[in-house]
Amino acid sequence: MTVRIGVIGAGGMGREHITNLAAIDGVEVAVVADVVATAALDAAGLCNAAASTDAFAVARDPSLDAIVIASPDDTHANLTIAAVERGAFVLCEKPLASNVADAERVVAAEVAAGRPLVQLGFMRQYDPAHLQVATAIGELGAIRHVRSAHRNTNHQWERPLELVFSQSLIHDVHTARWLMGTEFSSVTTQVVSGPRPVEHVVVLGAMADGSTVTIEFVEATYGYDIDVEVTCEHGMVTAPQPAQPVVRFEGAGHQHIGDDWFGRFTEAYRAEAADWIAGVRAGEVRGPTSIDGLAAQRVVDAAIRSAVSGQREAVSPPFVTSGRT
Ligand code: ISE
Repeated sequence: MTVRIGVIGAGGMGREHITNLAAIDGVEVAVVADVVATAALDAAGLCNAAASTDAFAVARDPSLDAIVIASPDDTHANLTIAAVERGAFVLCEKPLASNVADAERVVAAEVAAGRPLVQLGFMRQYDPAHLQVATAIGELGAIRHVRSAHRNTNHQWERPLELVFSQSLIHDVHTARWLMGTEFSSVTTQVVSGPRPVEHVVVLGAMADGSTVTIEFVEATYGYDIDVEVTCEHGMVTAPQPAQPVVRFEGAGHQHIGDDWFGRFTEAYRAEAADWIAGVRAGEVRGPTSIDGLAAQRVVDAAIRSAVSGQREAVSPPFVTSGRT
């Protein structure tokens, strides 16, 4: 059976999903929506899809089996709800919503639909380097500490703290929850401003099982560079960097570091698309869920409160409703 997809959002992330999905056998990207008609037309041209400027009509279109939501963050919750209410599968880019209350509405809509339908775009869970870490720690006893360093390259953006958290650090929050299998109980945030409102952020997280997390975010000029390391009872694991040739030239050896997440996580995005489609075919959600989206949103919310209060802030306990946690 051909899986018919609607993609909402024709920016960089939407186009990445279109390219990856259209390359999968038995997948038809049937329509691409964007408020900007020329952007919708241009992205639709990547896969001979129809173009639309009506995102909600696409989300509610009964001829589509599944919807990708890659539109601006503050549209994610309502578009996901529109698709879920008619029983469609959704791959929603992170964040699930722009605040905790909206993320809760999405989870409630999915619970009302009677089965899991929403996958969140926490693609690091599909990254070969992160997966190697997840495998290696299995041999090393209990996890004591996760350190995640996120060096980003949004040079031109003067992003406020809320966006740095909801667009960037939310990945590191999910990585920690996923690798550690436990929840954040409290967070303490320190923010340093400089030429930009947010130059450097450090979050110290205390986990429910007594282990700890540090997340560091910095606007880097040299490239998009992600590190993760896990210290366990009997050893420590560091994620390898993506394989790159070493070029020796003019008296030095060079290894390329790209300047965005599309290059760094190419394989992860492809694997995510393939696994999502396999899940849609099997009638299940296999990757990060809406509950993961909500849990991460709650950590982000507490971390922002901590940046403002200067105090350690508690993270609300995991969401529980009708048997789903
Ligand atoms: C960006 O919006 C993303 O989606 C990337 O995955 C993230 O790593 C980056 O920091 C964000 O700015």
